Amino acid sequence: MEIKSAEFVTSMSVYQTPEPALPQIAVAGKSNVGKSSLINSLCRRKALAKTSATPGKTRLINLFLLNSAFHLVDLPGYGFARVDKKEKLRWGDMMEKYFRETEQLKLTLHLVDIRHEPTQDDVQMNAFLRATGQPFLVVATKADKISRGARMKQLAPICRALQVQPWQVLCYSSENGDGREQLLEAMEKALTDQGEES
Ligand SMILES: Nc1nc2c(ncn2[C@@H]2O[C@H](COP(=O)(O)OP(=O)(O)O)[C@@H](O)[C@H]2O)c(=O)[nH]1
Ligand SMILES: [Mg+2]
Repeated sequence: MEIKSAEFVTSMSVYQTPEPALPQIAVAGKSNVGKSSLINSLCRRKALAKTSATPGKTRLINLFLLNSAFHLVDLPGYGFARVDKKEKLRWGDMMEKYFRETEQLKLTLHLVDIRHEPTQDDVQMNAFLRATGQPFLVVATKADKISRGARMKQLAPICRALQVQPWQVLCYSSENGDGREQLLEAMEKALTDQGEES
């Protein structure tokens, strides 16, 4: 698959199924893991999705239209240390509503930082995805920060925590485009797969 066009559609604080209800691919992960950067590098655009060096406070679902055919969804990050209980609950409600109501969801990319052992929040997010029965793909971000030779070693704790095999984890770098082709392939497959089979 090639990305021929990409445009920002809307930001939502309360999820509402967009019209038209196109197939969706969601991007989930903790704040600062590289969700917005992945969207930008995937679309080969510098500032389609807002990136930041300081984790944001705004909890919004950002929707992008790709190839006039499907929506890419930048979900609000979790694990931001300075949020209170109320904010956490609001985030949880938002995610539950999103995953419950999005029948068009074909794949969720669960991003984790390749350099770190998954946090308790990462493990919870992954368990939540499994519980919803939604297909997901673990993407190890910032792959440029470690050498290729060290990848397998880095992936071990990630695989253990998220209960996946190393070959099920896609290593990605928004800096140098590593993993971009494989990710586009996985996305295309998810978008074209017909429901139950597979
Ligand atoms: N070296 C490197 N830095 C990255 C990569 N992806 C994101 N970053 C940096 O990590 C920070 C957070 O990225 P961002 O995309 O805003 O994360 P988000 O909060 O998950 O949307 C920014 O400073 C990015 O430049 C990557 O693949 N490689
Ligand atoms: Mg972001």
